[in-house]
Amino acid sequence: MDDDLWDHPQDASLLADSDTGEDPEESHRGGFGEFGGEATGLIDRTFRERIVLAGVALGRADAEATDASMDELARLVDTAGADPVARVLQQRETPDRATYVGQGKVEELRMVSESLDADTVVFDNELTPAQQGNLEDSLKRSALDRTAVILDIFAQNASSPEGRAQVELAQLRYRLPRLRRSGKTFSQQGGGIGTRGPGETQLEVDRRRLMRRVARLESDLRRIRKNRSTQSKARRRTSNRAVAIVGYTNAGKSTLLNRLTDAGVLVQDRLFATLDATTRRLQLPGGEAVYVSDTVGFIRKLPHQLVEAFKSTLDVVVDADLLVHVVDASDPDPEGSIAAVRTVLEEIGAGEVPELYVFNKADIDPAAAYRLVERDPGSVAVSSTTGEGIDDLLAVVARRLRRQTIVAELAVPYDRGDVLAMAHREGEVMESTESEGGWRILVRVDEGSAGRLADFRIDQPPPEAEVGG
Ligand SMILES: Nc1nc2c(ncn2[C@@H]2O[C@H](COP(=O)(O)OP(=O)(O)OP(=O)(O)O)[C@@H](O)[C@H]2O)c(=O)[nH]1
Ligand SMILES: [Mg+2]
Repeated sequence: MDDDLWDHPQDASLLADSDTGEDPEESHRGGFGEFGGEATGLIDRTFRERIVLAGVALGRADAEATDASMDELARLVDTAGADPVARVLQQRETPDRATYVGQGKVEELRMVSESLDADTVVFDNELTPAQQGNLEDSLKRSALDRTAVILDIFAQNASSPEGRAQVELAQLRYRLPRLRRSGKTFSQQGGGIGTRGPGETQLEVDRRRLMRRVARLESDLRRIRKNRSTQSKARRRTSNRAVAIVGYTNAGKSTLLNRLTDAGVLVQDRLFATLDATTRRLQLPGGEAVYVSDTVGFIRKLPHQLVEAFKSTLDVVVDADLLVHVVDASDPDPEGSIAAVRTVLEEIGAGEVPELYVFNKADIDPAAAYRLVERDPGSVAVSSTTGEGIDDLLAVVARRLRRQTIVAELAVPYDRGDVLAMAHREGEVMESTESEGGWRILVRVDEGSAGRLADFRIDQPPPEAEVGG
């Protein structure tokens, strides 16, 4: 029934590589047993942990998608600083309530882990605290899920006070329901750190301490947020438009911002290199200046604790006039990545912000990039590293921003068909009704068109018209 797929590492050196010089007796892992301690990573980085990856394809999930998800998990584990040493895949109709994978599979995972001397098993699927506990009991080693690994990477990469507070908050929210496991560590060698079981009272003390820390972080973040909203209000008063660069992690968002401005944001071939938003002023070809922000990348199954904690950083996305959605055109499944990004955008309340697809890394596979552009009229293909297509992108951004500047309400007499045509040609007609003597039109236009249509406007001129006069 269970369709087993064993996928031992392609690179045999991974298995042979036990020359890290660590005495196994000394290996200690910061698994759930350490919860309640100060914010330490879930994956121990004092040495390269050896990790068995476990994936479950539920129902009719197709093999290709499961494979891609496991590849991504391997990449996450590697980014977190550990070595994937084997994969165990399984096909099930529904998750097992107690262990997600079912008892037979757990036994198999235990044997594999033992024979490969793995420290931790990482599951691609989200585990409940109870499942995690049961798995650790049976596997005799740490059991983590994708969420924990992502949280771990975020914790490593956070550098600003806000970023650090957000990540710690997300970690605490993840840890709190799992706290009952406190006091147990799983070491193949047995004994070691923290084998003493804490009494009920110790657990209560730990829980209260973490709750206090959560409250503290929440109030710190509120303060930081208030500060920022004052800044962004000041910025909005300049009437400049705002563009947010969003997209899947590693799509090339920071590279694009660097290409457009001299932001000098860190670019790395690593997941979640960017956590904090960086905003720079950019002069568009038409002469107007806009603010462009680089933002944290998204991923499939992004932990909701992180989305929740990063909501305030993502205000620049919600408040943007235009989203430049960067897609890696060389990605084997660009639609899947786009869908994952769309899901998060909806979740943070940015689902309605106008969006422009930018298919990046066109230098790697130009044909693939142009196919994507063809399928999405209005989108642009670029290479942020070679600069190809960037002028095109700037022109499109300028056009998209201009067009949506002003919403004008017009009364056009029936004998002025030329004006009606102009509204349609130059703007985006949102509403058109026929009334006595003429048409009533609600149209989104740029400033130039608004000027040409001024005689027919029956609404108040928007405040933008006063600026720059
Ligand atoms: N060939 C090629 N590589 C690119 C291009 N744009 C970015 N890259 C590479 O892709 C990797 C990720 O780039 P980043 O700009 O850090 O990506 P990001 O979207 O900011 O990633 P995170 O901040 O980690 O979410 C780096 O190794 C870049 O050099 C491109 O147009 N062509
Ligand atoms: Mg980045």
